[in-house]
Amino acid sequence: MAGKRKSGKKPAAGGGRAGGYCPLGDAVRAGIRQVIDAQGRLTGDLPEPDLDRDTLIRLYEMMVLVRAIDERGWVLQRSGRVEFWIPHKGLEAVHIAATMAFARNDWIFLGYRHPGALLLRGAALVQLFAQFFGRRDEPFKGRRLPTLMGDRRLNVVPMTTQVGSYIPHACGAAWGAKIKGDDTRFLTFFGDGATSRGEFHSALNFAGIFKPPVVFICENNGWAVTTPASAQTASRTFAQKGDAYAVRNLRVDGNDPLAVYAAAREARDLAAKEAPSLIEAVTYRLGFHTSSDNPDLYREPEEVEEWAAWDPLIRTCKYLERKGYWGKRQEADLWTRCTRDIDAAVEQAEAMPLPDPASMFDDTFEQMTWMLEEQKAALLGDLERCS
Ligand SMILES: Cc1ncc(C[n+]2csc(CCOP(=O)(O)OP(=O)(O)O)c2C)c(N)n1
Repeated sequence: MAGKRKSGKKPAAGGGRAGGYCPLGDAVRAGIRQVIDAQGRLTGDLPEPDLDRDTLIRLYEMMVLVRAIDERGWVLQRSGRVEFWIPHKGLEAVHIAATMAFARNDWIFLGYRHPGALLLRGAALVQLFAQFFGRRDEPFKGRRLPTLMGDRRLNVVPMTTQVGSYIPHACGAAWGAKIKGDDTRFLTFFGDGATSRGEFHSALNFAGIFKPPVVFICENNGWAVTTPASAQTASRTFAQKGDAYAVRNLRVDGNDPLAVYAAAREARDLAAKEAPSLIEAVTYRLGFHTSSDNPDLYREPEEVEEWAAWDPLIRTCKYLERKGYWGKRQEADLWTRCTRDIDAAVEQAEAMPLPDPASMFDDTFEQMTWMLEEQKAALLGDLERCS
């Protein structure tokens, strides 16, 4: 539903400073590192990472699956079967390529637009949909908002809902690993909006001093709900905030999975050598902020169109075609497979039991406080009266 907005032109994401009004066409001048252009051709800036055919195809297939999940999640939310949805259309390259650049035993502190990280770590599709449907038998027992996912078994820590609050957690966990002398590295994703929170600055300051093996990826998707990147900071880039804390930093094209992979891989290696990194991945949220948002009220359709031409799926597909690894038939088969797998996961997950309402009090304290005991008893009493 498009509502009315006040008069005047809507702001562009970035406004020439951090983010930019699709600066990807002029990436070199903007200091944004790239491997491929919009047509999937090598730009000659960053070298092509040394990835074999199967790995490149796996990367692309995961990006398509994650896009298909977003499309389905949206439909399920709009038809009332999933209560809430946080879209990730256009943001596939950042988290998928970065996760692939890290080792299986590294820890990832996830945001809410990153389902591919769990899938790459081996989570079944049905586990994701069980989370979206709030079902009992998923790792968080159906008690978190859809897409706020994680899984301890896969070394993936779910986000805490307060923007930016988990950045120091990633930093502290990395510091712990360093003290213990183990080789694990830590990766965390957060948005441009999170850089305005104190926790971002505390974490960066800590990282500059104690040099834990951590890589911070700021997914600059142009907007923090209605706030454009240009109003988020007066700095020229989000990456340069690392300079204040002596943290190595760089900007990459977040819609170029090869550039993200190359940057994340190098950062992972350096993380073990007392050099944490802040990577600003310049990308764009093509969808709504959440299912409760209406971006027509605050951004121009031309801006979305301009970024859509840099869609990471299209670029990666073209790159694979140029290498002779991909064609129309594989593309059609892949989408058919994704649809079929999602259909099966939806059917299975929706049939799973819902959590017992009283279970919302579980796992809060080892010994429940008297206040929670009282609340639980009141809830059970109400439920009994209503049944
Ligand atoms: C401390 C805090 N303030 C406000 C919110 C409401 N909120 C949820 S997401 C969001 C925007 C976050 O923007 P960004 O960090 O750029 O990430 P994006 O959603 O764009 O991926 C806000 C303000 C919140 N969850 N936590």
